[in-house]
Amino acid sequence: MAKRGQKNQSVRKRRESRAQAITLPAIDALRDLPSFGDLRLDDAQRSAFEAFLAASENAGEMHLGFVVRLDRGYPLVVTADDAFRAEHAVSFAKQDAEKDECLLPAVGDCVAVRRAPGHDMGVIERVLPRRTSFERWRGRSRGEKQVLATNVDTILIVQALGAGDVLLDRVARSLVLANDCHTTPIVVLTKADRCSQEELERDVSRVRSLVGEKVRVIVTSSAAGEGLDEVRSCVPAGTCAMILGESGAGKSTLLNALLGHDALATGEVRERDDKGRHTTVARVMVKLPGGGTIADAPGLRSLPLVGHERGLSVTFPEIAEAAGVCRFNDCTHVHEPGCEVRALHAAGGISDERLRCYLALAQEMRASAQALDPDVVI
Ligand SMILES: Nc1nc2c(ncn2[C@@H]2O[C@H](COP(=O)(O)OP(=O)(O)OP(=O)(O)O)[C@@H](O)[C@H]2O)c(=O)[nH]1
Ligand SMILES: [Mg+2]
Ligand SMILES: [Zn+2]
Repeated sequence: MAKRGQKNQSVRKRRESRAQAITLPAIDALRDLPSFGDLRLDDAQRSAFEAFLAASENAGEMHLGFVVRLDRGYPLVVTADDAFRAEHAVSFAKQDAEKDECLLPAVGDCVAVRRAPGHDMGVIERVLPRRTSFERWRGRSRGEKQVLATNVDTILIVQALGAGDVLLDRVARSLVLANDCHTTPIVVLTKADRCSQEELERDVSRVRSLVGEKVRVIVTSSAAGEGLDEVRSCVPAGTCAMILGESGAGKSTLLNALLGHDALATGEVRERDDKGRHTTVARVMVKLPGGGTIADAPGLRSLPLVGHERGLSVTFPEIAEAAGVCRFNDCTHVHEPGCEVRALHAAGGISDERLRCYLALAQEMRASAQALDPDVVI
């Protein structure tokens, strides 16, 4: 036992010196960090922590905390009276292998964290139950999911205006992912100052025909200070949102505008294709003055859909309902007779935008399910 303790200690020391070798931002210099009380602790998390404490040998050194930043993989944890960097317990690798699931801490996680005397860094011993978990499949590599943020209530789906047509497919797949993990999607169109009134009306009306009436669409310009109050109203105190969008979409600029100062680094987009340069590299939570918390994140190029059927039917309920009464239960709604989805579309019950996106995403999900499991009969 003593030997294991010694080994863990030396592993911890090594990790601490590695963390110091990488230049991480000094905690004192970080503004806008949410405090422990800004984040919502639910009953399941509280009782899981109590159960963990009851079984722990070092209960006196354990604290409840939230992961509010991940810089190059190093979590920054806030507890009721402290903020510090932390490492994962050595037991994490073992736990994961046994349970066959990845429970490494993500931004937003509520954790049991140990503060051993004489150590600068804390050690995350346990990730407590996640109320929500926003995940995506990593491109290509099969069967591997990346947890982008946890315990978030709202996903702000950011799309830039003024660079050709708004990518409806991108909005639709973001909606599916947000709905699949029980978070509320809100579409935030950025850079409105780059379009003419006519372009703006056209883009907004296409987005609205895609998302339907239940999803809020907010038009913003961080440059002109437009739409900011509306975004703020979607993230009231005590709630937590994550901002999702491609690099260069204006995510960090929007957060800076909401905060009222430049807390986050922003970068130019390439003139040729309006793409960003992956300026944001850390996952960072910021607390809005008088409001809730938002997690900024690096831009994501791809959002592959695999097994998000529930998200698809929550996003397109009228289509899912019609699909349930198509003559063939494997109907692709493209050419089959007795297709209720096409009938509903012809009768004006589904917009062109919604049908087009639904068909493309459903097709992608059929293909990815088959690629993952060739025995699935589609
Ligand atoms: N005209 C205009 N430009 C904007 C606006 N918001 C952001 N930009 C510009 O868009 C570029 C990219 O902005 P960022 O905020 O760094 O984009 P990001 O989404 O955080 O990008 P990553 O961190 O790379 O994922 C910057 O040059 C911003 O100045 C806006 O409202 N209007
Ligand atoms: Mg950014
Ligand atoms: Zn059909």
